[in-house]
Amino acid sequence: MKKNSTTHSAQNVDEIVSNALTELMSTKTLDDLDQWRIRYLGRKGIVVQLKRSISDLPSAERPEFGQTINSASKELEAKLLNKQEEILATDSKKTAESIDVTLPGVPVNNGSLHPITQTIRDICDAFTAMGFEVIEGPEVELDYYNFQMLNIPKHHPARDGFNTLWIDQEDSNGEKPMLLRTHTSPMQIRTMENQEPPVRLIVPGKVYRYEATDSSHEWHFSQIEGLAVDKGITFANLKGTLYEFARKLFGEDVKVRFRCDYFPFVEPGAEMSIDWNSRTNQTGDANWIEILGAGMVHPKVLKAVGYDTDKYTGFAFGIGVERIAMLKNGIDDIRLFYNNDIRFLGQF
Ligand code: FA5
Repeated sequence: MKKNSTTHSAQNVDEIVSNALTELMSTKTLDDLDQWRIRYLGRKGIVVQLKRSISDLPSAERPEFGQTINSASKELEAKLLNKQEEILATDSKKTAESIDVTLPGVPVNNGSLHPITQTIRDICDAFTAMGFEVIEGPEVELDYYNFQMLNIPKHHPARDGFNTLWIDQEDSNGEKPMLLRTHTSPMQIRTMENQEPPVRLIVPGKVYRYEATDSSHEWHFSQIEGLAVDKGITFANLKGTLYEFARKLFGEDVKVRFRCDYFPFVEPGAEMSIDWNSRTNQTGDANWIEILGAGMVHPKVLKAVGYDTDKYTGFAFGIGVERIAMLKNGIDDIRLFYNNDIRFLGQF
């Protein structure tokens, strides 16, 4: 019913209502419904036109015709609301039915810890279980702590082995006092300067060396320093602690090699290696991978921080974290850790 003309009779109003309701029944969408509302109940719709036409009637007929239009208008409004609810209910049922609950969900990517972070945590757990405390230190370090206080004075040949990255800033003597720490050992000095024995600590952190990379060397890698100073600490304590660490990380039957090495800040010095072949179930001669340097803290180092060397002795070690992670997971190239390839990192 789209005609706009109106005639002044109740019969005519009934006919308009009846046509409107027939049209309403066939609306299926909210858009159709809105068109219908505009046509009949809108500002310029048929009902408003009927109301306006009342003034054309003789005054005696106006009240009755007015009432007829009002009740027609109320009926149409009520039916409009009913229809709107009906369409909304049908729409939401359709939406619910269109979700296939048997389809697999969208996977949530949780991410995981970097394998080196995981290994640092494993190593720290092994040592805290043996009574060591965990501390951290600066990566930009002074020559004083990185070398001099560790019995490596200026021009000492042992400096060559540390391939140092210097910070390009000179002091008043024209020397560069700052560097990227080449090992975590400076934290031995920083701690002992501020603490009387007993000392039992480990120091995880990044270190840097101007070094060519290959499958077992990176120019930036992680170390975990260890230091224990007390009355009566012996080389046997050092060896026992490191063997216990290896068992905790690699299992009871781990095969290790422990032999002499040289570091100016320990005496005697040692290094520990683990057999790659037995870790990766390969046969043939042992293929030893060095995992740490260690030794009894040199008396010169203890004296330099003011410790009484008649009373105290200590041991220290520095573990290469990436090498441990390689041996634990059978990874044969250290560079994989820092290539940031999600296919590799996602496996941990
Ligand atoms: C040191 O750095 C000594 N500060 C360790 C130490 C501490 C000795 C306390 C005595 C007492 P070294 O340069 O060997 O030592 O390094 C220690 C470990 O770090 C090595 O055994 C190895 O596992 C690892 N490492 C050394 N260089 C690299 C490198 N370029 N890439 C990856 N890991 C390395």
